[in-house]
Amino acid sequence: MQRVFSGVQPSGDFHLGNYVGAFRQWVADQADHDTFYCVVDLHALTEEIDPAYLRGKTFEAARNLLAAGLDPKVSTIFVQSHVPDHPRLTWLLECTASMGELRRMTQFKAKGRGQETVRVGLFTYPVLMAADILLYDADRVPVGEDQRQHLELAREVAQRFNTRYGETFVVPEAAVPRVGARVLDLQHPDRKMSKSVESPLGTIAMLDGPEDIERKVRKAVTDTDGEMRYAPDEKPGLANLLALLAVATGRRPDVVAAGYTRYGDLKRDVAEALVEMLRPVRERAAALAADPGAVEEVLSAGAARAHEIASVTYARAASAVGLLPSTARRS
Ligand code: AQP
Repeated sequence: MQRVFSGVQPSGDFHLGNYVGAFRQWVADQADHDTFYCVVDLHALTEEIDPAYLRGKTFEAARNLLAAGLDPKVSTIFVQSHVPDHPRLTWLLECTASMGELRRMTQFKAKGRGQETVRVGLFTYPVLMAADILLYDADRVPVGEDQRQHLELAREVAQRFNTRYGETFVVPEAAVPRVGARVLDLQHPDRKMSKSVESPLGTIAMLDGPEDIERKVRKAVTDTDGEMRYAPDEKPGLANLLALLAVATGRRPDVVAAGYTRYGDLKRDVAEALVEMLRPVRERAAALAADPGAVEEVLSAGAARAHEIASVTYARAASAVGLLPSTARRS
């Protein structure tokens, strides 16, 4: 069975982009893959974040992954910092990656721009992400479009390591959805919907109720020519709405466009479809909120299973580079 790995930062509230671009694929992959899903709390430290907020959001993120439809009987669900092999392998990979290739990462350039000081962790973030993936011998990594470049780096680092030290890592493939890989901010369709950029009207939270979803979709920015067609470059706001309705109803965005003449009618149906798509997620979240013990159990079992696999991969990599195995007994 093929192995799947993916992760999400607990840096804010999950939004529609996370659900459409990532979690829906994660849920689907559970049916026929060995799936590992991780709340990547170490990644959240690459930018300013309050410690108590991080702790709370990490737990909430795990709970909301279950609400999104992950099944702990099938998937291994865990918190990145609970598995010590992630930072350990990162060091070996930092000694494999080059400054030049990290400098080319567009997310680093975008996030570092205008900051007085940039954390070293923000620069090396893609190497930690490579370690996350490679530790689990993942064949497939379902992600949104924004992570494609990081995935390419993980592949290059894995290949370089394998060439230098012998076959050690599985070289992973990115799985980016054909539609919905880049959900745009409803107010600023020139940028992706994001949890780290404040845009209350432009961002639909995964757990937003019907009224909020309807209001935000109604106010979504489109264009003034009134022409109904799917043209992501020329008409990004409209294309975003068409893509969302396409994802929610299992059709192609251009086919969706052919069924409408007025933007108002389209917006009404987009809102209705999103409310229905997210309804089971909201219902599961409400049930889980009453049972924090269940989430703790999932994370504890998940960390144990993840560590079992990750520790073997780390030992293989450490041995390949020539680190002397420790014989110290640990209690
Ligand atoms: N707008 C989006 N459209 C489609 N997919 C998206 N993803 C994120 N935003 C969109 C995908 O969601 C997964 C988890 O995201 P993450 O939290 O690990 O990545 P991120 O890029 O940090 O997400 P955010 O929410 O946009 O936060 P910021 O703004 O801080 O970067 C990933 O698979 C991602 O592709």
